[in-house]
Amino acid sequence: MFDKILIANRGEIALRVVRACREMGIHSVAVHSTADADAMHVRMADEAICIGPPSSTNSYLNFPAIISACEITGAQAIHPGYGFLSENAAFVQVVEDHGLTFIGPTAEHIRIMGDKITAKDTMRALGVPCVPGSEGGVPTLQDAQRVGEEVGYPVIIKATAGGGGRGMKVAQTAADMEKAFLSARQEAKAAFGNDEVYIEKYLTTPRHIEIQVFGDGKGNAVHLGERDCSLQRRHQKVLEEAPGPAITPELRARIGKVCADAVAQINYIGAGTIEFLFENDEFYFIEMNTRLQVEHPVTEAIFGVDLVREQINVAAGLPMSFSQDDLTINGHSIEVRINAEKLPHFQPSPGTISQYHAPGGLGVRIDSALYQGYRIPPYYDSLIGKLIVHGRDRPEALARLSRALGELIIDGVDTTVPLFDALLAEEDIQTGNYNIHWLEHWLETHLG
Ligand code: MV4
Repeated sequence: MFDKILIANRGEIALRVVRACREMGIHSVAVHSTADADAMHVRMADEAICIGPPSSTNSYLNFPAIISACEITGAQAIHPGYGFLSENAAFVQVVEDHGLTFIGPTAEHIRIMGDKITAKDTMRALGVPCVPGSEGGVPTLQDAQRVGEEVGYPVIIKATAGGGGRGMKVAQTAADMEKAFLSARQEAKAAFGNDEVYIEKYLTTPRHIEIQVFGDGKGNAVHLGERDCSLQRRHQKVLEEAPGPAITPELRARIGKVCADAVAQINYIGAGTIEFLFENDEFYFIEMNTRLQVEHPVTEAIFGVDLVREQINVAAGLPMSFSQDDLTINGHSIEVRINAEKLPHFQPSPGTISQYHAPGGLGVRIDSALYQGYRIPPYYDSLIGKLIVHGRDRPEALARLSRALGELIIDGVDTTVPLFDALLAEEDIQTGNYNIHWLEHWLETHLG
């Protein structure tokens, strides 16, 4: 096992990793920009080291500064958290070239899943059901029109270098194809320096269901069920829950086994998430994320496992602490993301936290790096905390969420908290009756 782990991240996820390290008897090293000198992850880690100026490019994304910080502190491994360097194959290569361990998948697996066409080809070959569409890339408008006729309109054109919703265009009919295809290619070129696109049948009202997988890198892998992450605004998740309200035990067992078998076959190591669109009781693979996700706590809550501890274990060459048969679902969990943003338009709202009180009690977890007097810098993502509740069933989790939101005090900046009080009053939220378009539609009709 490692003696010391460096955490190449900030905010609540850096703190999350510090906590796992502390419980495992592993020393933790925080890195921080000059703007984060007073951050909670810096205070809570055993050691801290400044790696650059406020801009992420020059600090949290600065390879030489992070590698040097390992050498100076004697850290043997790097946990990347999510975002920043967590899915950067070139960084993983540099980490390994310096004799350090990256706590996450191999550079090769990150590369495969980072290219959305390669990811889909790989998953299809491993037996994972995919959205019908083009075989690989679509180089010309003529090819695009042929695929459109074959799969039938509407279709969606996606950038292979994209993901997470960037660089997508829908063609409702054949008449839309030329404009949609050319603009998708142009946007992909501008955003990613790669204009390769692929085409899929456009699913009109799916849910976003993602399966948590975990591998030991030696051909063993498990699944930890699904999360329903359909409630999104501009491709940013707002509320996530597990289990998914629309997923039966039979559906879960079937897609879970497909996913666990797929990642076992490629000797996948660590945590991964296989994203699906779910419509008419069918799963359609769209992307795989090769990192720990923001919403991992809802899975931890219902399975009673510590996913960061497991990531560290397998990175050190140790086995996972559970097998598939050990993993049973207990109750229901819901997470809401608390962003320092001003409603109704979600503009960033950095500033000083004048008052902070975290809710508590049975089934309530707060993952946040906030404290009273903290100054939220304007340079980074606006996520300032996650409220995660756990109940014996979905109604209990909803009641607990409502109760915990009532106890929460965050003053000094605007936050997304009022949104959740309003959402909890909605019958569709109470019954779990929503899809990927529900929230955008609700925001239009309720907040304007
Ligand atoms: C789709 C789709 C409909 N049909 N693919 C958006 C993010 C990226 N991960 C995939 N996305 C979509 N892909 C097909 N074939 C609709 C979306 C989509 C979406 C997906 C998940 C959650 C929210 C979404 C909001 C708009 C569009």
